[in-house]
Amino acid sequence: MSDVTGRIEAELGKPIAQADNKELYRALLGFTNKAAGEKTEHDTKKKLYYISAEFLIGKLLSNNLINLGLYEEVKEALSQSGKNMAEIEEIETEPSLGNGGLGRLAACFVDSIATLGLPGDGVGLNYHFGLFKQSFKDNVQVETPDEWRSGDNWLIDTNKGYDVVMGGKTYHSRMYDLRVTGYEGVTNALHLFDMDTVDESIVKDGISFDKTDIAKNLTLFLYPDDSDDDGRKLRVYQQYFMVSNAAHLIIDEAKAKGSKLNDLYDYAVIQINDTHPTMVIPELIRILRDEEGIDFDAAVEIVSKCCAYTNHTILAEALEKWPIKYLKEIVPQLVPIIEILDDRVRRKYSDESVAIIDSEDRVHMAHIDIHYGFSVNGVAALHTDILKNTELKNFYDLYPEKFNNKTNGITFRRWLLACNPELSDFIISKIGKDFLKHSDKLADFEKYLGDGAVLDKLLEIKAGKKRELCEYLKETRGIEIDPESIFDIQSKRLHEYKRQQLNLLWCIKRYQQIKAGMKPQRKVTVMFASKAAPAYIIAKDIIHAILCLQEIVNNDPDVKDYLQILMIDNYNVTLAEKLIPACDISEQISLASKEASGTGNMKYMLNGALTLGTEDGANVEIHERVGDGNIYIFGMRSPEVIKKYANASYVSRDYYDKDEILKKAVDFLIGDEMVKVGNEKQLKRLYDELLKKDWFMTFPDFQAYSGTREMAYSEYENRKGWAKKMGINIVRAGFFSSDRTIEEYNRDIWKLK
Ligand code: 26Q
Repeated sequence: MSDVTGRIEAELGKPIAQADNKELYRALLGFTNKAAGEKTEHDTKKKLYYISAEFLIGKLLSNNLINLGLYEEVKEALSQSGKNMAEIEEIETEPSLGNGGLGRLAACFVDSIATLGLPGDGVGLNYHFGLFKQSFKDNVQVETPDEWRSGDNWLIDTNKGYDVVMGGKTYHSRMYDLRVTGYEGVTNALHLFDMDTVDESIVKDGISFDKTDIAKNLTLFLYPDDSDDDGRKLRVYQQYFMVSNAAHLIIDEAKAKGSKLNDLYDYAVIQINDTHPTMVIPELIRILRDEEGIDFDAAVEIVSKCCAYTNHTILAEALEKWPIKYLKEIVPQLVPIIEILDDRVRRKYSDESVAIIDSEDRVHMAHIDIHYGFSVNGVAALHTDILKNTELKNFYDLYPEKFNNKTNGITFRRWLLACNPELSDFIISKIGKDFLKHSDKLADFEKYLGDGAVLDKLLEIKAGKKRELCEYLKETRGIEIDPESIFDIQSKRLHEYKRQQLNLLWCIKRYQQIKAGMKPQRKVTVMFASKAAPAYIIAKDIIHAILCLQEIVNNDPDVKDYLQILMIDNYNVTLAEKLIPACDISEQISLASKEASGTGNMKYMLNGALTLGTEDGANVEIHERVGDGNIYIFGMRSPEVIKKYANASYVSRDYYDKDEILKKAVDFLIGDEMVKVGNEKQLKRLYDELLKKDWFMTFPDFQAYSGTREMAYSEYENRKGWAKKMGINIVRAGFFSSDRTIEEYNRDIWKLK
């Protein structure tokens, strides 16, 4: 009996052959957590704390086993007793503790930090329900709670906790840990704070609940709907609870290692993931002053040397500004501190735009981070340039030395090795497995791209992943798709700036052309996968329109051989792992300047999809690396867009009036066919939004988008040529490993070892 079999059976208390899959899952969980625990390291002086309101980690079983180097052995041990690893993996519920890019980035980062053997833990919240589950009924999104913790799960109760005072009441926290396994690296921790009094039974009717009962609701949901006052206040409660716990943990750990706290920055560096954890700055200042007897000026200086801030967006509505009256109600202990911080800024700089508290008594969270942190970074080169030159120009003028770029990345373990073993095995067979830890080595594969057999193999692997996706969609959703068709996929949160509506207009246009007898050479399956925020009305209207079009197109015998439209429900990490390896064309079509980086673009590229995209976010850097012939770039560039906003010169109707094809597609939204299967009010609202506003400028890019998309489809027919393009995308994806990103964070900001 192998050692692994013995250890699993010790967890089970019986032979593997006699256990059912649920018992095996529980046993593997225990076994894996213990194996991970053997790789924890404690003894470095300085440590990173990555504080984030979101960690979109995805399923952990296979990921942890791969990282620990145990996956193959475990699979073998199971199969010897007639058990199937894939079936056991299905039992795990995904922890969806994030919305999208920012949360998934945090998950990739903790993986890379542990892989590089760096001392760094994540700190966040233990949401009882992750991002809502999405289903569709009557062509409308329905939200239900995501009960990820109901079965066995990976959380380890540490029995540690702190008192946190909010709204004049004292609450006690409890810290749960998830082990973060590095690939051939160390095991770090993700500390998730919770409160024992949280009560899941208060959730009524979908995802609604009493937003005022903090003891019962604090960590109930990720990202409570903040379209009303109570929702916004709950978010402030969550944020303060998260950072107050983090601050106490950081101070405890520093003291345990001998810090006198006037040297805290030698023991702790804090990365603030967007503005959500910003209150850690005044909270640490408060603790150092009130609980540790350090004077205010010194406390400010110490804390400023610990904290670094990452900006993930330039969309105005996402830049947090909390009314000071919320803070007075919830965290009155921080208000005098924030007022002093504001006062100091005002004494130094007369420019009102850099103040912390504005004339409407709102606290600009990002401004606290920039004045009182030592580093400000954007997440892709273009994004950082826009921060420096436009969005945060007034700050860049004050502190040029603080600004730096860290182009995002993704972990190759989850996004290649685990989700596409066929492709990774093939690459490994040629160049070995070094590239999984040293991503620049992926370039060694490029010399094989002249070999016809290698190109055929890339096509064969892609075809296999497409067939796998077909089976998966058939099994889980009863959907049938044609594996010979082109898989054109847009998977990401639904947001107007990401422009799913542009893709939709193209789908309508193609439908109309097919109906008019213009039959394309090959069928295209257009897949959308996106959740819309529950209170985001237009986003839901866009989903509605896609679902209506899906119903029309998929039931029309004239078009079924040429076009299929699918809005796949409940996009999450697990679904992404199936969609991405199967994709031919990756839609990255945000309005230039609006997508800070994007990380899905990198995952698709690594798996051999070609990008159809605008010159935005990290697409710019993908374009630079693969060259014009291996990517499909279209549309306005960011300076033009920024100019259009600045002089308010854009009128969508002008484009509509001038372009007969566009006009016909837009009119279709409110035509008889759509109204018959949909809701006229919703469809009309979307139509009006486009015609009267179109804030994210879909119309000016429509022609270029259509032309470029169709060019990509025609180039797809040269299969060998396409395989070469796929290969170039794969081998040049090395730069987009999150290991590279984390090495840069460590080199320039954290300086851990
Ligand atoms: C703000 C105010 C009040 C309530 C909530 C929020 C809020 C919540 C979530 C603001 C932003 C987010 C999430 C942002 C996000 O996911 N941004 C994405 O970050 C990725 C990682 O850097 C980038 O690749 C994407 O381009 C960016 O959109």
